[in-house]
This record gives sequence, structure tokens and C-alpha cells, in this order.
Amino acid sequence: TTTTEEEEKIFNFEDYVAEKVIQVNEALDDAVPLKYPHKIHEAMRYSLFPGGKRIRPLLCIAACEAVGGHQSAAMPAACAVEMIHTMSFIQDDLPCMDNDDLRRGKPTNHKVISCVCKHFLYPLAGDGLFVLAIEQMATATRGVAPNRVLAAVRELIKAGGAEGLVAGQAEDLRCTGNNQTVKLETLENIHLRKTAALFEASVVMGAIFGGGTDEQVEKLRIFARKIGLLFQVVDDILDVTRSSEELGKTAGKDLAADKTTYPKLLGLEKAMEFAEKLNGEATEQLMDFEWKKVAPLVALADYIARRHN
Ligand code: GRG
Repeated sequence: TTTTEEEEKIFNFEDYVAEKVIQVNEALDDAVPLKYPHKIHEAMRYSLFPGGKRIRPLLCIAACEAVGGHQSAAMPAACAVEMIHTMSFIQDDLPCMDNDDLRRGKPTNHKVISCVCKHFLYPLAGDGLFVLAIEQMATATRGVAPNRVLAAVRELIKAGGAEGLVAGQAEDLRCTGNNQTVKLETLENIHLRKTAALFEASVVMGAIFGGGTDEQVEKLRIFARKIGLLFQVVDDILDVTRSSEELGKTAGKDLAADKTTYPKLLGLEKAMEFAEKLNGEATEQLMDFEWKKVAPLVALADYIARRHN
């Protein structure tokens, strides 16, 4: 990867994100219209909009562009991955799981929908998004060879299933509570499945739809797995640093007292070093790509490493 000062100036991350987020939101709006039966589509849209940071769709599009593809080829996958991510929030917030009242700054799906439509509708919003995500991939993708579509669909299903999100959630629930401290290996395993798997699917699908070679796809796969884990390590670090800020910069107290985190297992300093290491190892995977084309991926990795929310 070679870069000149001039090239670096050309890429503006904030503008890039702002533009892509608008385009992703428009595509999601088209993909999940408010149609009959209204209540279920309303429930699906309730959790999709206005949404969060849209990191996964951004990664999908950036990976597609990194291998020289046009974002239109990756947009159905970008929408699909956001639908699966949103579905996982809906399930995660349910009374039988985390029982959360708020998500993305507003009442959780089941809190609102259960008032409006009786209890039986709330899990269906997640189910509807999951199945629609697969339909999106299979039908909305145009001009891509069928074997690539199939490979991408497989990536997404694998990331959602019993090797990915479902496994991560199951392990997380098993290891939570009773003041358990899990081993580093188990913690990493949970995060690889619960968080990194969907990052990986986002990036790999983008690269597949962009026409990437097998070698490029595999490099980007490792990149994505590293930044997926990085995302979680940073999350754990933020738990500590945020809580010490809230305590008026007194001794750091972990907000999530009953969960094992990287700072708890490694200490804050070592956890920070680990985050830096992951970021370095991730961007190393991009060395053989054209710098200009991977600038958004590099910037996204950096954003994940330095984010404050
Ligand atoms: C039913 C197939 C199926 C799967 C669901 C419930 C479940 C299994 C998994 C839970 C997965 C989960 C909630 C993971 C958290 C991942 C994570 C890092 C969330 C934070 O993502 P951000 O910060 O959120 O990107 P925004 O709101 O910005 O999109």
C-alpha cells in the first residue's frame, strides 16, 4: 500500500460516511416498504429506522469498492446484513434474553409493539427481517454471477446461525451471571461469533459482489474478523473509561460488574495494547490492495479503534 499526502487529502471519511449512510437508508426504505400486512412491516421498520451507525453496511460497500466493484452490486447485501443485525437486537432485547427497555435511544421493539398489537407479534418483526434479508440477497442482486450470489448467501446464513450469532448468544448467556469469570479463550470465542461473524459476512459479501479474487476475499475475511474483535475490545475499554469519567475521573469501575471483559482479564493497559495490535493486524491485510480503494476500510477500522460510542 503506497500513499502520498495528496492522496490522503482526497478521502474525507466524514463525507464518505454521511453519503453512504443516506444511500443505505434509502435502499433499506425501498427494501422494507410499509405494505400489507401493515402491522408487521411497521414493526420491522420501527427497529430499522432511524437505526444506528450502519457500520456493517458501510463495511460491505467499502469491501466491494476495495476490489473494484460498484456499490450497487453490494447494496442488497448491505441491506441484508443490517436487517440481520437489527433482527438480532430485537431478539436480544426480549424479556427472555436481556429484557431491555431501550435500544438505539428509543423503547425496544417488544415494548412498543406489544402495546399496539398484543404480545404475539413482537418476535415476528425479527423473524420477518431475517427471512427478508435472505430474499433480498437472492432476488435484489442484479448482474452478479449466480455462484457468487450463492456464496454470499451462504456467508450470511453462516454468520447468523449456530456457528455465528446464535452460537455467540448461547455461549454468552451460558457464561453470564453467578459471578462467573470466563477464560480469555472463551471470551474471544463469544465475540468472534456474536460480533465478528457479522462483520466478516459484511466484508466478505461485499468483496464477493465486487468481483474480488479468492485471495482478496480471504485477506478481507481476516481483516473483518480482526476489526470485529477490535470492536468488542474497544466496547469493553469504553465501559471502563466511561464509568471512570462518570465517577469524576476517580478509580475506574466497570459498569458491567457481572460480565467478563478484556480489561478485567488483561488489565486496562494490556487491553488497549491488544486493541492497537488488532487494528495493526487488520490493516496489514490490506497492504496488497490499491491504497485509494481501501482508504474507506482503513478509515472504518480506525474509527472502530478510536470510537467513543
Ligand atoms: C435468531 C438467528 C437468530 C439470531 C439471534 C439474539 C441473538 C441471536 C444474538 C445477539 C447478537 C447481538 C445483540 C450482538 C451484539 C453485537 C454488537 C456489537 C452490537 C452493537 O452494534 P453497533 O454498535 O450498533 O454497530 P448500532 O446500533 O450502531 O447498529
